[in-house]
Parts: sequence; C-alpha cells; structure tokens
Amino acid sequence: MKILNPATGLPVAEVTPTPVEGVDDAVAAARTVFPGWAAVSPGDRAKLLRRFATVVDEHRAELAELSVAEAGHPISLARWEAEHVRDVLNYFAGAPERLLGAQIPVAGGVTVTFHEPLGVVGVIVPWNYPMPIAAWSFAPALAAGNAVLLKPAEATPLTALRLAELAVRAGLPEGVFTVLPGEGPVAGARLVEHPEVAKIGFTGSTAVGKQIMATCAQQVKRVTLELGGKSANIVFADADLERAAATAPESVFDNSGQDCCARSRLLVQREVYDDFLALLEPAVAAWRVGDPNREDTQMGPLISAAHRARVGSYVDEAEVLFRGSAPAGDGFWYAPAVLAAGSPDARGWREEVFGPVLSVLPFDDEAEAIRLANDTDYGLSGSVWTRDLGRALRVSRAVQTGNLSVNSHSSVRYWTPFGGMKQSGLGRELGPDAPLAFTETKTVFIAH
Ligand code: TXE
Repeated sequence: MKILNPATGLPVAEVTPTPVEGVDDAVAAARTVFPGWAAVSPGDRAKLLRRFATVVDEHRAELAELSVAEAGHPISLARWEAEHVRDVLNYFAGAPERLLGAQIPVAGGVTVTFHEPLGVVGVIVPWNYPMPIAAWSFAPALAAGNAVLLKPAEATPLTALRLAELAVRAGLPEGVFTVLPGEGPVAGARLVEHPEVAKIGFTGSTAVGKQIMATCAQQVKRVTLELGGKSANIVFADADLERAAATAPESVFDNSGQDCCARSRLLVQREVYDDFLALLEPAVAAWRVGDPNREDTQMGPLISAAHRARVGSYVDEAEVLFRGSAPAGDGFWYAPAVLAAGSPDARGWREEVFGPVLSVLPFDDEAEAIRLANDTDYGLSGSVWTRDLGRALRVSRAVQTGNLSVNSHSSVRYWTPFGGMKQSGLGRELGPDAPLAFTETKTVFIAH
C-alpha cells in the first residue's frame, strides 16, 4: 500500500498489507501471550501503561510529524493527537487497580463478581483521527487485561505502527499489542470473522459497521460501533450570536470536516437567520486553510483525491451561500463551503459529507428545531446555543444524540462517555466504564 501525503499527493511510505494468514498468525500469537498478560498484577499493568504513556510523550514530536505526513493534519492538531494518546494511556492506567467487582448478599454463602478480560480483541479504525481513535479502544482494552490487534485504515497505518513499537519499548510483552496494516475487506474482515477474536471495536462508516455487526452476530461476538454522524448546531434567537458564529467554522471544518462529530447541519431561528449568516461569512473567510506545517494553519487538505471528488459532488448540486479559501497545488485541497439546504430532503442535509461543508436551514420555534434535529438516522453529537437555561435543558434532553454541548461545540473528553444513538453506533467509549466494555462480568457463588 502506497501511503500518500495528502498535502502534496506524493508518496511518503510503502506498507505491506497483512494477508489473511498474517492475521491468523497474529491471533495465534496474541492467544499465546494473553494468559500471561491477564495474570500481570493490576499494579504492574498500571505501571506498564504509564510507562507506555511516557514513551509516547518522549516521541510526541515524531508521532505528530507522522500524522502530518499520512493524514495531512495541521501540525497543531497533530501535536494534540500525540498528547491525547499519552493522556488516554495515563487515564486508563488507573483502571487495572479499579476494576472492582461486587460482593452480593445471598443465602447459604457469598456471591462475588469478577470482570474477566475477553481475550484477544480486534480494533478497526478509520483514517480521520488515526491515533486518538485507536487509543480510545486499545488503552482500556489493554488495561482490562486483553491482547489487542489493531487494524488501521489503509491510508494511515504509519502512526499506528509506530505506537506498537513504542509499546514494546515501554515494556509491554511482544504480541500484547500488535498492529496489522491492511485492506478492510481482507485483514479487517478476517479479524471480524476469526473465531478466536472475542470482540471487535469498530470506528468507521455506518455501512461497514452494519456488515461487521452482521458477521459478529453469527458468533455472538461482542461489538462496539462508532459510526457516522450528521450533527445539528441549533442557534436560537436569544443566543450569543457573535460567539456561536465565531465558533461555527471550527465546529464543522476542524480536521477538514472529516470528523464524526462535525456540526454539519446548522439550524438558525428564522428571525436572526440573516444576521447570523452575516456574522458567519467573515468567520468562514478567516478560516485558515493551507500548509499543515505552518503553526497558524487551521485546516489542511482532505485525505484523498477520491474523497475530495465525493465531497465536491454535494457542493456542486447545491446553492452555495459562500466559501472559504484553499491553496492551489497538488494536494487534496478543498475550500470550505456553506450551503443553503433549501429543504430537509436535500442530499447535503441528510448524508454525512465528511468534508468542510456546512448546510443551513432556518426554523421557526423550539418544536421545529427539535423535529428537524431528530429527522436523521444519525445521533452522535450536536450543539444548542441559547441564553435560556430551561430551553437549553429541554432541547438537550429532546435531541436524540449521544453527546451534546450547550453554548459550545466540544464533544470528546477522554474521562467522559462518548458514543452514538441510532445508526451512529452501539455502546460507549471513554469515561470510567470504558474498560468494562472489554470484560465479561462473571458471578461466582461460594457455598458455606
Ligand atoms: O470508512 P470505512 P472509509 C464515514 C465518512 C467517510 C466514509 C468512508 O462518511 O466518508 O465513512 O470512509 C475498515 N471488514 N466515516 O472508507 O470503509 C477500513 O479498512 C472489516 C465516518 O474510510 O468504514 C478502515 O480501517 N473492516 C467515521 C475502517 O474499516 C473493514 C470515520 C473504516 O473504513 C471493512 C470514518 C470490512 N469489510 C469514516 N471494510 C466516523 N464517524 O468517525 C473497511 N474496513
């Protein structure tokens, strides 16, 4: 597989894809090391994960450079990614010592529960945030005592391969955390089918997520899914319009819009619709798209030429209100676009574009805002802008989404649960319960 730098279109590396037999060998190796890893004392497992975090921190500049090269991320974002992996590892390093079972009173003896690791687990991740999304699964899975096989996306295996080397350098036993670069339908599909892989943690498109869930169903294999999104950004007339408009570009154009939490549907109360767009236009024009290596760059290129063509198809068929800028050149550049959706049936309003494209619709009242926000198969993230606390709470509870922020567009904190409703996913990642998703609860009764 040729790995291209999205900012130049030029190859940066060549990676050999893992064939089916390679996956089988890795599963066998992981099964061999699993019992030893599960038996490591909680304190020692915690120390190893903290050591892994330290080694990631020592190599954060190099990891950030790799992310710029393979994903085209602006350097500021790439640095955040490496630091985020370090923080996620440190957070879940606290888990082995806190996987508490229960002692439940029963007649004739005592009942205790154990959180047993699952065994060998597969993690399949996309290219949009390769390092953080991988860490959200591999860190809690390792903390719970599992052996992990990670299949990165075709376009972005370099950071994942380096993380696996750093894990070994930190002292994790060989085979406990292995990266299998390769094709989704080959290496990814084999991981999903393999009878000795106990769980799949998948992040990616809803279409592939459904296939994976169907395959897992054949073996009643555990599965966690983080899929697409089409999140609403709801702006009421009483909101701080300046702040909402100033932050709206970042809420959808961050990482070139290749973000499952992108607020790609903007709902603005009709009485302030024109005023709001007048504030939004200069904010979009000021959004800095360009060389990922520049410190002040806010947005780099899209991941590939094919993805750019797909993103462009939504813009070409719509009414464009205004656009930002993008450099010329051989990279996969695309200027951000703001579209008048016109109708909630418009393709750009309904489908996940996964690019720097924002669709806008006006609404009349709270009930209509909630109805439009919920008129989607997705339910991952979203924002509500209002100064009315009662309305903020009512709308937050009524919007069918796994994550929502009021007067903000933040989505992910590694210490709070994250995941989707409806077709945006199944299960939750991050937060204190994440390691439990990589365990089985076992109940043992001891007669006296
Ligand atoms: O995802 P895929 P792609 C959405 C977004 C994007 C679209 C396509 O709309 O434009 O999906 O992206 C592996 N068995 N999101 O093509 O194909 C694949 O190799 C097992 C939203 O990258 O789902 C990769 O490692 N694995 C999303 C991973 O699955 C398979 C993030 C994701 O690839 C497989 C990414 C198979 N049959 C895309 N086929 C988000 N919400 O964060 C593929 N894979």
